Amino acid sequence: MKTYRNIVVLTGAGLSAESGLATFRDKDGVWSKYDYREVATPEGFARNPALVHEFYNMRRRDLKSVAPNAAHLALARLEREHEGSVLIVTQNVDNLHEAAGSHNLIHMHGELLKVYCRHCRAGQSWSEDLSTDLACPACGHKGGMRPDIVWFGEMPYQMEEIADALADADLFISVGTSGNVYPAAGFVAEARNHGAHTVELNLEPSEGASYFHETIHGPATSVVPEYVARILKR
Ligand code: BJW
Repeated sequence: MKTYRNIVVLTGAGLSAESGLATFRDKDGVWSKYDYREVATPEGFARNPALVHEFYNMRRRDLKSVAPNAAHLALARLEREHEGSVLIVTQNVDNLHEAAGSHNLIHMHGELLKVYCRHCRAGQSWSEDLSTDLACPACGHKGGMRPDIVWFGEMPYQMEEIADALADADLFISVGTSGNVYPAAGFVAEARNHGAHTVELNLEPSEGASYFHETIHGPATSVVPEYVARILKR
């Protein structure tokens, strides 16, 4: 049986669904209630910053009542017990991977618990509400504080590190993502082109399901711990 050295795990909203955080594109998902052009684009923020703050303030408050689930914990266990490297690249802006104990982690779409100033770019941790009249603690400008979230049309974070990790990966696992949003949706092809074995763990087949060597469908809290146990047994 093949053993793996370098593992890259891409995670999406489906991983946190069983912790109580809504996904985006499922029925009753975030985009069924909000227009992404209004709340998740730089143009939407320029038009109506108060609405965008209200949206992210609500999402930030939601984090106070959720905890990592068995799938987050299994991925943290994989990082602790696997003899090679494990990198989690998450599209999620929640803090549940950290809360579960994962360390080697890239938040490619930003973090709800971070903000930065559009004027001076100073960033900081932030757990309370943002408002349009808040002054930046670093430069004093009012009205420039925004959530540290990658909106549509903005460049996701740490793309070079991700590309290097995908090139070195011999196992690529995608968990709880619909495969609708690029560049993350293209990672499976990138990893596969570099020779990685590719696995999808998702409730249902994603947009890119046919790109994977292996697909296992079911709730993340079942399929992720089972798959992690399989890898660690090898
Ligand atoms: C379960 C489950 C359970 C449920 N167990 N599973 C073509 C090529 C390249 C780019 C583009 C392109 N066309 C358009 C673009 C640009 C755009 C894009 O991709 N648009 C598409 C909609 C077409 N992309 C961008 O603008 C990105 N930037 C960019 O491309 O920069 C230029 C660039 C060029 C070249 C290289 C590099 C860069 C930025 C994208 C930013 C995304 N931001 C958001 C919102 C902000 C965060 C927030 O507010 O929270 O990020 S959008 C939203 O979607 C959020 C998510 O991270 C992201 C992905 O969603 P995810 O995680 O897949 O969630 P869902 O809901 O879609 O799916 C959940 C899945 O879980 C489902 O399959 C369920 O079945 C499953 N599930 N319960 C297991 N219990």
